[in-house]
Amino acid sequence: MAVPVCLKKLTPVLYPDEFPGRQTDLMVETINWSNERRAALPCGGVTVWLTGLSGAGKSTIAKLTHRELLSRGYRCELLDSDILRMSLSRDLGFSKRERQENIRRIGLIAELLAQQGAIVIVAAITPYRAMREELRKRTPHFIEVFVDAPLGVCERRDPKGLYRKARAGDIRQFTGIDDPYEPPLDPDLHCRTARETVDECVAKTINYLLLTVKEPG
Ligand code: ADX
Repeated sequence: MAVPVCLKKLTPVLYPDEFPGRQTDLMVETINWSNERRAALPCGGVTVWLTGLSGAGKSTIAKLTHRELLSRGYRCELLDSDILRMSLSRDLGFSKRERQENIRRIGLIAELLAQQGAIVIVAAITPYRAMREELRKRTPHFIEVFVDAPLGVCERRDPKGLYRKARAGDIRQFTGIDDPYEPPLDPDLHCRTARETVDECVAKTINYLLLTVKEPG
């Protein structure tokens, strides 16, 4: 069904801390649903799951999307696996079993938050297709976003210096180097961060989300 849209300029959004002083000019679509259609939409209860290689841009897109949704009054939570691995999953490493356990824990929290009507944004490599299919089955309103950049690009970016360490053999089981990443075959959204800007990826994610939820208030 074609959705009538009009473009609306938003107030500039600040980048997360690692980009001090930078601002975005997001263009976000406002959707002219009928009142009946809008009333039928949930306020939240949506999980947006960003999957992709380390360095592909998941955390950056997740942070900006989270910040933008909060500023628009949505109840929104950010679950970034990099951060959760310092608390919730600090006992876990990167074997297949441990990654599965990490994703199971994050998935459970996302499910609980979404049940309370929150929009949940998750950033985690989630390298195995079966893991993501399991999440899709369990989670109502699950949106899979493939944050896609070629391995060579992620390696050149290497924001944490981990690819270099993995190539030198100082880190084992590093995704994309000596551990698998199974790219989504049919993601709900595909952000190609080597070709699209961060703003484009964030706007795309928000636009897609706004098709699924009604405005707050
Ligand atoms: S997942 O496979 O369980 O989904 P997760 O997203 O939590 O991975 O963690 C990935 C982050 O941990 C990377 O962004 C990177 O900073 C760090 N990391 C450390 N060791 C590894 C490794 N062996 N493989 C992938 N990421 C690693």
